[in-house]
Amino acid sequence: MLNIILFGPPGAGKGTQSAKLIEKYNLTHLSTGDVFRFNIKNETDLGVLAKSFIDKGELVPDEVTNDMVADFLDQNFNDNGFIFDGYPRTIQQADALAKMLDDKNTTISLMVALEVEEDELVKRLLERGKTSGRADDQSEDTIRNRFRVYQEETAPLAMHYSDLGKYRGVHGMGSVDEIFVRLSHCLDIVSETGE
Ligand code: B4P
Repeated sequence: MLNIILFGPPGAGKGTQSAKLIEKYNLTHLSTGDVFRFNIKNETDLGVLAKSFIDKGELVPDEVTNDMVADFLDQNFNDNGFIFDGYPRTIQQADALAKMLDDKNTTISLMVALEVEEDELVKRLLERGKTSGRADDQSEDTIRNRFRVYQEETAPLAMHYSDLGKYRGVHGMGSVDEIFVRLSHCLDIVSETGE
């Protein structure tokens, strides 16, 4: 099984690259952001709760997010593997994911991190905000808050997976196709050697 965490700050291109990677490697895509947005659109209880955090650029609480992921894995488990896009985002989520996968006799293969300069991220998110209708992409203040939350709560995960020998950084600037080639190289190595 190939279980990949696609990591990086808001706007790094996780969703964009996940769409291409799942096709090439026949993996299942789990974007916690997409699942929250689906629930927001359908005005479920989970959606109403998630919206109150997402619109401010805050993280949805760990317990809510972990329960949602556990349900998803139960319903979509398969032998090929997963791209985890935007999850885990805290150490607590990483520990919960490790346990969920361990219970299914599998583990994370690799975290690949898209490295992009902050000015480029702001530019991409404000551009997306013009058409996405996403409240969290509309103002530079909210976007900057997302970066602050990322630095405080999410960035430490890089060290967590690095300590496990499961971390690769990838230059995330350039065209979508150029970045896809770099990511594919990392996935090819881990799928061929298990390293
Ligand atoms: P997410 O949905 O995960 O989204 P994201 O970080 O905004 O973006 P991503 O990195 O996927 O960028 P994309 O490809 O779209 O999170 C949204 C919110 O949900 C979070 O802030 C949080 O509140 C909540 N949430 C989600 N998961 C959570 C969790 N685990 N725990 C708690 N809360 C959680 O790319 C961005 C833009 O750049 C696009 O417009 C794209 O077209 C463009 N782009 C991509 N690649 C490009 C390139 N190479 N060059 C130029 N533009 C590019």
